[in-house]
Amino acid sequence: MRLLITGFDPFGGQPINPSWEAVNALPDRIGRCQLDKLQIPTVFGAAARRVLARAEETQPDLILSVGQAALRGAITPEQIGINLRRATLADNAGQQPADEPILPGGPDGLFSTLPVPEMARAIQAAGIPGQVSYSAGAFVCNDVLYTLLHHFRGSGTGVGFVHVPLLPQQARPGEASLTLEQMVAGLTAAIEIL
Ligand code: PCA
Repeated sequence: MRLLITGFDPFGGQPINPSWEAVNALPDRIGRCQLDKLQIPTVFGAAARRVLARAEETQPDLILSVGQAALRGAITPEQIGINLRRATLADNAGQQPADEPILPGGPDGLFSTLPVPEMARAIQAAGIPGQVSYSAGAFVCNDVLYTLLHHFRGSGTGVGFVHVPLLPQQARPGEASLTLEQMVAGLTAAIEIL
C-alpha cells in the first residue's frame, strides 16, 4: 500500500517542527506501507492543496498527516476534522482567519477514515504515550484534515491525522515533550496496523 505521509514546516517562531522531524526520520517501509514523505507549509489552504497535488500524481491508498501540538504529552490520532478556521496566531503566510468555514455549506465535521482507536492502542502497546484526540483544533492542521476528508469522502482513500508533542529542545521547563525516538517508535507502531 502506498502511504502519503506529511509533516509541517516550522511555525510560530519555532526553529523546527517535530512533525516533519519525525516523518523524515521514519523508514521508507513500515508493515504493508511504502511511505512517500512530503513537507507541507503551515498555511491555510495551501497546505491541503500541496497534499492534493501530490496525491493526484501518486494515487496513494492512505494519507496520514502529522502536526505539532504544543502542550500535549502523547501522540494523538485525531478522530474528527471540523469545518472551521479560527487562528490565535498567524500562519506562515500571515493569514489569521477568525471564525470562517473551511468549506462554506460543507458538513460541520467529518470523522477520520483511519482506525483511530486502534492506532492509539498500537502506540500505547509500543510503550509510548498515545491517546485518541477529539479535537485537531481550528488552525492549519484541522484545515488539512477536514479538506482531505472532504475531498476523499467515499473514495476508498483512507485519510487521517496524528498530532505529536514538542521535542525536548522546544519545550519550556515543565512543558510536556517526547523524544524523536519516541515519536518515531509511536508513529511506526500506528502505521504498522494500517
Ligand atoms: N501544527 C499546527 C499547524 C502546523 C502544525 O504542525 C496545528 O496544530 O494546527
